[in-house]
Amino acid sequence: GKVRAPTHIISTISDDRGEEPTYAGVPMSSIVEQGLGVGDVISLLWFKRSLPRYCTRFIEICVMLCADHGPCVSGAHNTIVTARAGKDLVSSLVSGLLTIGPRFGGAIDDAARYFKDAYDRGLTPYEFVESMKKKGIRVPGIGHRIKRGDNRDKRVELLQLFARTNFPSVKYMEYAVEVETYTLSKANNLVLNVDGAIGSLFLDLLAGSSMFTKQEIDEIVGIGYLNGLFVLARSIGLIGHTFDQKRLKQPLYRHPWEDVLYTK
Ligand code: Q5B
Repeated sequence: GKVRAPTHIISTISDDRGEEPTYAGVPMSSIVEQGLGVGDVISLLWFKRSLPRYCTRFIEICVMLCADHGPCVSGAHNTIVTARAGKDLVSSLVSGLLTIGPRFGGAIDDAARYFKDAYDRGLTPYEFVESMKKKGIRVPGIGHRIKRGDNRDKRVELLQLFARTNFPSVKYMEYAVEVETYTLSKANNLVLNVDGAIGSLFLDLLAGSSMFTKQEIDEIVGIGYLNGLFVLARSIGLIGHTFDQKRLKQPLYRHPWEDVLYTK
């Protein structure tokens, strides 16, 4: 009989061998003919399935709302400095992307993990927040440098409004809001931030859409897919900042001495 040579790579999300490429088995022509969008492509390539329209729209809203947040945030700052050092697009982009992590933009997966664990275990917001404090861990998805209880993040409000209108259930988001109510009683900067809103709402999307088994949800949260949304989205803005600096022919950046505390 035929003997199959052992393969070095296993791939399950796309195939370019036929007449046209497929994403999770769906041909390109069908994606275009059906008028599908980036949210559908993300569903196929990340989750290996077609998701309902409200889910793909939610994914697209996350990407649009996280595309940029001005030149002063860590990622944009790094990209601007790198572009001004004369580096190319990819170098400028990745220098910005490399700042995404537990403090900046990359708290979505941990927010989903901790909110899910606390909600599923039936912890009250008080028990959850205080147990995190005892362990010396900041609550991921809570806190912001410029947003406050009296100056909420519009992006969070827009995501919440969309989910309340379109999702079958928003139980994880409501829990995150209860956590925020408690943290705001401690300090005015401890708002539910964009990472926390996306983390908790994605839990609701996974649990409420009937498109994922419990085991699949645990795997998605365990592996950590959700920071990918911020990385993908913010790449749009970081590329924009690179072009902006090049267009403006900005010179090499040097930080002013006056803004450094030189001390022994
Ligand atoms: N405290 C975000 O801190 C920030 C606490 C907390 C308990 C918390 C901080 C934090 C968790 C990670 C997170 C995503 C570093 C943020 C984003 C995208 C962005 C960015 C943009 C965009 C801000 C003051 C006091 C201290 C702290 C306590 C602070 N956070 N306690 N749980 N989570 N959050 N990141 O202002 O007693 O004085 O020692 O790590 O979710 O990245 O626009 O900028 O789109 O680009 O530096 O929106 O919250 O505050 O460090 O001076 O802390 O609050 O322990 O207490 P800050 P600190 P104490 S969204």
